[in-house]
This record gives sequence, C-alpha cells and structure tokens, in this order.
Amino acid sequence: MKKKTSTPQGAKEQDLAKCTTDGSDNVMTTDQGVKINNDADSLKAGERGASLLEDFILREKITHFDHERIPERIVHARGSAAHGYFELYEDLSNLSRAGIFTKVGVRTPVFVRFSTVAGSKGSADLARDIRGFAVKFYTEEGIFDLVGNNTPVFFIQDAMKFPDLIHSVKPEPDNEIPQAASAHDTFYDFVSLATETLHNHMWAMSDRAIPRSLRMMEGFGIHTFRLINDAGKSHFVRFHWKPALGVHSVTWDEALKINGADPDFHRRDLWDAIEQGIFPSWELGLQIIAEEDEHKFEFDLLDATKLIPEELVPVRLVGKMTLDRNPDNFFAETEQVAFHPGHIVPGIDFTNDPLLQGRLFSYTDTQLSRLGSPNFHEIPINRSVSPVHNNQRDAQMRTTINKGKVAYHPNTMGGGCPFLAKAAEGGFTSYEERIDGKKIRGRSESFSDHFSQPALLYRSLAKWEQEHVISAYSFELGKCLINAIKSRMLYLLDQIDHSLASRVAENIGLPIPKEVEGPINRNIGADADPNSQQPGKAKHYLESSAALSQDIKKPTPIEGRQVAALVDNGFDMDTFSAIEAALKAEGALVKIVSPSGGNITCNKGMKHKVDAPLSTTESVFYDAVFVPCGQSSVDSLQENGKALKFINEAVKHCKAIAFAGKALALRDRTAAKDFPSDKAIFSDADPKKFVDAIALHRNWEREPQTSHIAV
Ligand code: HDD
Repeated sequence: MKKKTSTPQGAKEQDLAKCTTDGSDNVMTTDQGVKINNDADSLKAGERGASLLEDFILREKITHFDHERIPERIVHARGSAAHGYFELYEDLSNLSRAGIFTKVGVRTPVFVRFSTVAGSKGSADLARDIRGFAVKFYTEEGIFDLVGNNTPVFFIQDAMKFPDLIHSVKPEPDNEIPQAASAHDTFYDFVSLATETLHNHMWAMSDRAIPRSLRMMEGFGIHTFRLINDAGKSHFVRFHWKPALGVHSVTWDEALKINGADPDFHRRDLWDAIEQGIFPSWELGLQIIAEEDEHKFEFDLLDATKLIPEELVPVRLVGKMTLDRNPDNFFAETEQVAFHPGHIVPGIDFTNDPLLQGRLFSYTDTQLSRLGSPNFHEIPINRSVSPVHNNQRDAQMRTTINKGKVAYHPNTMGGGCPFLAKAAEGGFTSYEERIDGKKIRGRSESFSDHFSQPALLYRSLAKWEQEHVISAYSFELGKCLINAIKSRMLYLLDQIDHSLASRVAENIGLPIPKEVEGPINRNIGADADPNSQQPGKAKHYLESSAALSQDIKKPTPIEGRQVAALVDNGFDMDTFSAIEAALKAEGALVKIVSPSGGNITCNKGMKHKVDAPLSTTESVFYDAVFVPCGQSSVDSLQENGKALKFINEAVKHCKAIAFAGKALALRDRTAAKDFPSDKAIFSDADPKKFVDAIALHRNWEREPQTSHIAV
C-alpha cells in the first residue's frame, strides 16, 4: 500500500526536532566532541600489554553503557507509543474553556503510549491483562494527560489499595513466578477478599484483555472529571476513546501461541501500520452529567469501579485522534515519557474520586525514582509546547539556563516576572467546590454495591463472549493451587451469575460453596461492620448494555488486516489476483506464505516474492487465509503438515478462509471440510464474500463445533 503523507509538522514535532540528531555524514566523536580515530581497540602498554587507565575514550564508552538502563515502570512497564494529533469537531465552550474543547480546526499534537500492566518491560504482548491507554496532549495552554485504560472501570475504589492490588498480581515475591500473568494464588487471594475488584476483574476475564491489536481497543479515562466553562460552571464528564477499526480480540489459544511465536505482536502491528500509512484513529467521546444530576444514579459517580451505561448517559463524539508517526527513538520517547493524571489545563478539573486523588500524588513521585529528577519535564518528549517560566530551579540534569538573580516571587528586581495570569487571561483556578464534612478514614456507603455491574457486564455479553469468560475464569482458577481461594472465588461468581459459577466449578472440579468462612469482603477497616457489605446490595437497574459487548452486528474497516495467501509454485494467478485486488482495495495487507522462502513462480510464469516461509510464520499472525487454485501448488501444500496445521488453526480460531478451484482438495484434508455451510469458509473464493467475512472479524458461531480440532 502506498504510504500516506503524514501531517504537516506540528508544534511538538518542531520542538522535538531541536533535540533530534543522527550520525549520518558526521564524524564519530566522544561526548566531549573530540574526533575519534579508533573505536575498536583500547589503549595498551604494548601490543599485548595491559590496558591503560588513561584511556578516556574507553572509560567514557563503558561508563555510559554501564548506566544505560533506568528502572522500568513499577506498573505498565511494557508499552509502545506513537505520535499523532487531535482535532475537535465542534466548539464546546459551553462546557469547557480548554483549548482542545474550543479550538475547532487546530491540530493538537499528542503522544500516546499503550501498555500492559503487570508484566516486565520484556514480557509478551498478548498477556491476559488490562491495557494502558495514556494520551499526552501538547495543548497551547500546557500539557493535558488523559491516563486511562482499555476498560471503563478500575479494580479498586481507593488509591490506598493500589500497592496491595499490584503486589498481589505481580510475580510472587519468593520465586518471581509467574511473569505477566494474573493466574496465581496471590492475585486471587486478594481479589476474592476485596469484592470491589470483581467488576474490573470480569473485564479482565473478557476478551478485552486479549486485544487483536492496540488499534482495535477502546480507551477510557475511567474517573469522573469536571469540565469547567468560562463562566466557571462545572459539568461532570467521563472520557471515552472509540476506535475507527472497531473493538476486536483474539482467542486465548491464539494469545498463547502468539506470545511464543512473536512476543512483540502488538508492538509490531502498531509500528508496521503507521509505517505503511495505515494511521489508526479514535473518536473522543464525552459522557456529560449536569452538576445537579450527581446523585441521580444507582451508583456513585466518584466510584471508579462503576461505569455509566451508555443507555443512561449517551457518549457524545466530539473529536478525533489520529496516530501518524512512529517515535524516532524508543528510549528517548516511549520509555522516558511521563504521564500524570494531575497534568490538566484550565477548563478541566478533578473530582473527589478517592482513586483519582491518590493518583495525583503517585505519578510525580514515581518519576522521581524512574527518571531521577524533578526536571523530568525538561526531557524533550515531556516538554510543553507552551512556554514554561517559574521559580523552580536546579536539581539533577537541569538543562534550562535561567538568567538573572531572581528566583522568587514577589520581586521587584526581576520586574515582578514571571508574573501571574488572571483567570480571564488563562490562569488556572481550581473549581470552587463546596466541601463540608468530618475528617474520616472510611468509605462512602454509596460505594458498597460490588455485584450489580459485573452482573450487568456478564448479561450484556453475547453467548460466545460468555463462553470465553467462563474459559478464562476456569484457566485462571485452574492455575491457582489453594482450594480455599478457588472456592471463595466460586462463591463470589455465584453471587454474580449462577450459570457462570456452575460452569467454572465444573471445569475446575470444585463445588460452589454454600457459604464462606469470615466476612465476604475483608477489604474494610478493623472497626467497620462486615455485614454492611455485599452481596445483598446488588441492583438490577438495566437488563443489558450493548456497548459492553464486542459482538459486532455491522462490518468494521479491514485496513491493515493481515491476510495470508497460502501458495506454492504453480499457483493460479487469476484466482490469486481477484482476491488480492479486493483485499487491497479495502486496505488489507496480503502476505504470500509458502513452504519455502525466496521467490515462487505462478502458473503464468511470473516470479513472486515470498513474504513469509511457513517455517518462520504462524497461522495466528493472520486475520484470514485464502488458497488460490493451481494443481501443483495445491499438491505441494497437501503434503505439508505445517500448511495443514495453518488452515486447521484458522478454522479453530473462527477466521475467514477461502479456497479456489483445485484448492478444495486441500480443504478436504483439513478441518475446513467439517463446515460446508459455514458463513466464513468459502469454496468459491468469491472476493466480496471473503472481504465481508473479514470485516465481521470472526465467525464465532463456528466456535462450539471446533473443540475436536487438535492443533
Ligand atoms: Fe496508574 C502508570 C493507568 C490507577 C500509579 N497508570 C500508569 C499508566 C497507565 C495508568 C496507563 C502508564 C502510563 C505510561 O504509559 O507511562 N492507573 C491507570 C488507571 C488507573 C490507575 C486508568 C485507575 C483508574 N495508578 C493508579 C493508582 C496508582 C497508580 C491508584 C497509585 C496510587 N500508575 C501509577 C504509577 C505509574 C502508573 C506507579 C507507573 C509508571 C508511571 O506511573 O509513570 O505512578
């Protein structure tokens, strides 16, 4: 596909360009600018003699190398990022005075980092996990960070529990096992004792936790924030990102295989798409709640474990974000970027959500140990494009050279500068929320319903999605070793949905207990009333919410989808070209997969470059497969075990598969023959039907009949 042109250089790109360098056409120097004559040998006393301490070139090189690593993020260590821009559809100044909500036609630069939560920096991309979705807006009024996830809720209600949550899910501390996996005792010990986790936990057991692509995930700001307009009026808001490509996932079997065969699968997918000009985009959605409606819901807006169903408050799409440029340097940009939910601009403000309030402390604090200095805002990727002037000074690695004698305010010696901005001139003022209350360490009664929303989520899922959730719980609990923990989880699942609990109980071979020892929820203070807790509080305020399901009814764009053409020498060019043209017209990428590498020849005698020999590729890397006609090609593939497995896996993973002409013989040697009337397995290789099936992502109706396929 032809590379699309990227956006004209934005303000942030110009800013980064000041620090961007490459060595082309330049002589090699030391860090002090001295030209280097020999970069291969250290300075020695004689040809075979000892190295000399005086060798400043060797010492500088090795010293720098020794200090190359910085601590990985305490959570969200593994991530990938891209540059792009955000554009507003319509002026929202009635809601907010922030430039990104008022300036139509302005392209605000963004840098977006996606991440997994639990795994280390080098862990595999397809871990079952929540995904981070952090957006840095370089606005004309300063940095605004929307540091969200790909699920609409969080595990806990109060930041006080964050270290406990993370300690429970990270590898167990005695043996550092398991890596990037929640399927272990400490996590379920915690989850089963803190029922507030159950809602986001069910999201983590759903297919959302194994996305097909970072380009195919929703994003959520999760907390309720405030939008403040010029008149100082506040509206509550929840932020959503809706992907243009729809929300899609892989199966658990694929995830396991991808992790082994290409641990960088998501990172590569994002990088390759952008390199090829297939720019992912998301629409920004707002759920707006009037100040006076704060208490009209059956849950508390300040509770980050609750979503606001779109049926109750629709999502208004107000703008679009497009990612169109890969970073130049992973460390300088993706690794050093520092997000912070406390980076807000005039027109946006916080609420009293106790999870958000705690986050406001944590993020600067963590950068101090990760990036090493309060000057992390000077690192190019973190630098605001609006001017920065204040009386903060010094500290490690300071790069700004502040002139003059004055580093205090008020002053006369500096002419009173830097001076303060009136609110009307863009000075930040906090929303004057009235607060009246006792100082208490406790939790609001309005946070105590932990069961209604996981039940709503489960009810909202399609049958096939529910099956995936059942399998996920069965896998995760099956991996736990302590029966008491598994039983407690079964007891809790039973409060959410009896059929779910029964199926999981059957799969893991334990009964659902009638009761559990001790209070159900132990995530409370020592003097709190254990009986004030769950599950009696569950409410049924909505039967189901369509937005929670990934069961798409309408086709989604197939831009950037990977489709394998399984061929060998002698394949039929006509049937190949017909499908290839139809796929390319929709922006899908066709890869020639063949038993051997190099080139193969079609029946018209033309040579074609093999994109991936079967020895280096896997069925799980592709969204669909087609096998063109051609006797010798099909004869060869029929004798190739990897080719047969390739198709069998595509059948098992419910993908679109097309066979043309003679390729039917190949179909009959694989599990595809068992599905003669399948909606997404085609024997006539009709290009349009094939494309339409890919646009529906998978034919999940096939799945219940695939358990016999051994791959
Ligand atoms: Fe957090 C990183 C998202 C609660 C403490 N968090 C981090 C990142 C994302 C989130 C996407 C990675 C940013 C990046 O790519 O660099 N975190 C969330 C969401 C939360 C949440 C959506 C709840 C709604 N986090 C949360 C709490 C605390 C933290 C309650 C602590 C009290 N989070 C951190 C951190 C991290 C972080 C330790 C690690 C690296 C970093 O901040 O820069 O401070």
